[in-house]
Amino acid sequence: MSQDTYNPPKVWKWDATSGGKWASINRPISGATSQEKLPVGKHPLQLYSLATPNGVKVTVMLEELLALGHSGAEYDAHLIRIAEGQQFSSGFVEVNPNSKIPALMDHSTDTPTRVFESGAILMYLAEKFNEFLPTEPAARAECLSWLFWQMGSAPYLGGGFGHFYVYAPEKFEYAIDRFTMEAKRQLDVLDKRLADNRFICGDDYTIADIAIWPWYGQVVLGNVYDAAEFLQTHEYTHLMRWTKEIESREAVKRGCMVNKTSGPESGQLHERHDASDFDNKTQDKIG
Ligand SMILES: N[C@@H](CCC(=O)N[C@@H](CS)C(=O)NCC(=O)O)C(=O)O
Repeated sequence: MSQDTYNPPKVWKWDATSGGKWASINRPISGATSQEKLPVGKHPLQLYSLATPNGVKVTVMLEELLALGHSGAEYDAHLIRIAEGQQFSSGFVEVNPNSKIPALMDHSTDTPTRVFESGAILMYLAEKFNEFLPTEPAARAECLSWLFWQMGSAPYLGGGFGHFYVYAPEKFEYAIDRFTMEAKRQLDVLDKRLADNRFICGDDYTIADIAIWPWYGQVVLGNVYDAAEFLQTHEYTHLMRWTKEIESREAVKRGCMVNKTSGPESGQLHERHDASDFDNKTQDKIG
C-alpha cells in the first residue's frame, strides 16, 4: 500500500500542469473564458448537454414525456463538448454559472427560465408536465428522497470511484479502496431497495429511476467505467433486473443516443432538433 507521501504546503498553489484526464479543463476559478452566445433552436425547450450520465437523465426524461404525448416537451439538444471547454463560454455560463452540463432554457415562460443541476431539471420538468413525480405527500417525499440520494451519492461513484479507477494519472490503492467500498455500499442500498420494489419508489416509474439509472444502471452493465467485473455487479441481482427493465424502454434507448459522441457511430446523435432525427439515424444505418 506504500505510496510516496505528500506533505501539503501551508498554502495550496494551482499547478496547471498536474496530470489526469480532465486536467486541461479543471481550474480553481469559475466564470467564462470566452465570449460566445449559445445557439437557440425552434422548440420551447433548449438543452445544452452531452451524453454523460448527468446529461442522459434529462434526455431520457424529455423522451419519456414525448412518448406520453406531451408535445410541449419538444426540445433542441445542443452538443456541449466539455473536453474542449465549451461549458466556459459566456452563453453557457449565463445558463449555468457552475459551468457543467446539463443546462436547460425554457422559452415557453413569459421571460425564459434557466434551470441547471440535473436533479432540478428533472423536478422542473416533472412539475411542468405533471408526470413522474407523485403528488400524494408521502409518495412525493419518498420520490424526492431517492432523487436527492442520487444527487448526493453519485459524486462518490463518479468523482471518487470513477476518477481514481479510470482517470487519475496513477493508481492509488488507498483512494481506489476507499471509493470502491463506498460504490459497493451504494449498489447494495439499491439492490436491497429493489428486492421488494419493481421501481425505486414502488410500482410506478418516476424521476428517481430516471436519475439513478444513467449512473448505477450503466455502471452495473459495465457501460460506465468498464468496472462490472471489478465491482462484481452481477451479484446485485435485483439491481440488475431493474437495470435491464429500464434499459429496454424505447425512450431510454433514444435518450441515451442524444448528444452522444463516443461508442458505435450508429448510437450517436450529436444534436437532436426534431423527433425525425432518430428516424434519419435509422435510415443512415440501413443506407
Ligand atoms: N451535479 C451536477 C453535476 C454535473 C456535472 O458534473 N457535469 C459534468 C459532466 S457529467 C460536466 O459538465 N463537467 C464539466 C466540467 O467539470 O468542467 C448535475 O447533476 O447536473
